[in-house]
Amino acid sequence: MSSSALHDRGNARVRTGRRAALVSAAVGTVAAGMVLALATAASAGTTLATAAAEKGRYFGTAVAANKLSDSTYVGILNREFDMVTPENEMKWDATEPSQGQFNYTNADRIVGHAQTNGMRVRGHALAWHSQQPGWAQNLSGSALRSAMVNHVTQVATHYRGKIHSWDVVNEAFADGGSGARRDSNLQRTGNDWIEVAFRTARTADPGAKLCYNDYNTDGQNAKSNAVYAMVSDFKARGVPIDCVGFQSHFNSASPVPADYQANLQRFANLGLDVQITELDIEGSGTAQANSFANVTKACLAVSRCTGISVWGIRDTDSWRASGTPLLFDGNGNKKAAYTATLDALNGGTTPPTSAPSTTAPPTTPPPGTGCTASLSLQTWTGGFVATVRVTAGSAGTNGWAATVTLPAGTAVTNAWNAQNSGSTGTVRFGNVAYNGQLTAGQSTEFGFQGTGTPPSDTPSCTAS
Ligand code: 9MR
Repeated sequence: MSSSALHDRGNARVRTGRRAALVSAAVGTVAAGMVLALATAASAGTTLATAAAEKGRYFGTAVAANKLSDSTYVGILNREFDMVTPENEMKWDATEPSQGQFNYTNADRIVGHAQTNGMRVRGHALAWHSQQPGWAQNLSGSALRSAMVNHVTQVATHYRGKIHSWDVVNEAFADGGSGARRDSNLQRTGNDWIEVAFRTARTADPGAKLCYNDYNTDGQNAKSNAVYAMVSDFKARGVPIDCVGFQSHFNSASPVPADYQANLQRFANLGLDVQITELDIEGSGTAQANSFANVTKACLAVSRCTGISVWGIRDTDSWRASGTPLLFDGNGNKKAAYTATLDALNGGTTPPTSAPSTTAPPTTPPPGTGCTASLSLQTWTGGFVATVRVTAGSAGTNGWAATVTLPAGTAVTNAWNAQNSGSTGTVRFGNVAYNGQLTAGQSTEFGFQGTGTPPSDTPSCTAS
């Protein structure tokens, strides 16, 4: 059976059937290798988020707040994605329509939806020449510089602890062969406006990864060379930058470059993460599917390519809908491009349906019948990000919960890939819809951000 046929059966049936199949196979003296084979097969993700998570990546999408009342849209969003980027709602014109008057209503709706459903958020975008409110378009010089710094401070502070990555500066380089900065009111405040924006964002939210994001930088060319030179300089001088976003808007006039992977890799080699941030590819059928697969494989081949986000869910949700550039059609059906992307995330292999004859039976079962959890930490003064790895015991899980004991004065501000009950003291993190089912020995990760002293005890884990 092709993996696509497996996926097309519907996740609910695959999920509920998976554990039953394991249990019945384990009951008799069916070769233990069969259990291993089933575990291997089941470890192929059945959604974009689970398949990407198995490769240590996220899979995200742009989200529009006004579509959160569309049940088809939300159904796909909650099933397939574990990262969201507000498509327009965090931009300067949306968040500060009048100078000093901030409006987070629509962006908060998206962040709230993400938090409720265990998804993370890419913030987009703090400083950009486009989609500025009229009052900012009319500013220049030190007044504009001050307004930009205040905007970055206010918005990044409002969302402090809730953002995985911020597009701090967007599209600051010119198209064509000049390798120059794009002329804009921000650029005319002085060449250092970009590093000032990054330093300001770091101060406001030290837990978020800070990205430079651009288009037509997807292959090696004059524009990407100029970005590369800027990032190299920032790294050399200690300007805080953690990631570069490659928007990856492709069509027949601007196809996926042959050196796409090499270009991602050379940026990663500078010692930062790379992310595919706004992927869409105009076209249809096999050609489009192959292009999506190639982009996905390129990210998987670069260890510091930490995730892929598409720029919308259904073709009809796209900013360029006539090019049908996304993974779902207007009715919400999976396209060939979806299947190719999922298969690429799963390694391009069809899960084995029979045990390899050489597989030896395991001499010891996976630890315990419930689950175990382990903790790793990234800390800074006053805060931390915790990553918890949950591993299923010999019976697999239909659901799990990890309990973390926090020191006095410590509080959880944000969690992803899990839903927390409480935020201080003993905090329980339960699975979300897409990561509760684990086969024997299979692992999944969730994370949370906190203020105060990080936890030191190993989390306890219970399975259902
Ligand atoms: O998808 C966004 C669309 O709804 C807006 O009208 C447009 C306005 O500039 O911005 C689109 O998103 C852009 C993103 O913010 C930055 N990279 C290019 C995207 C497509 O234009």
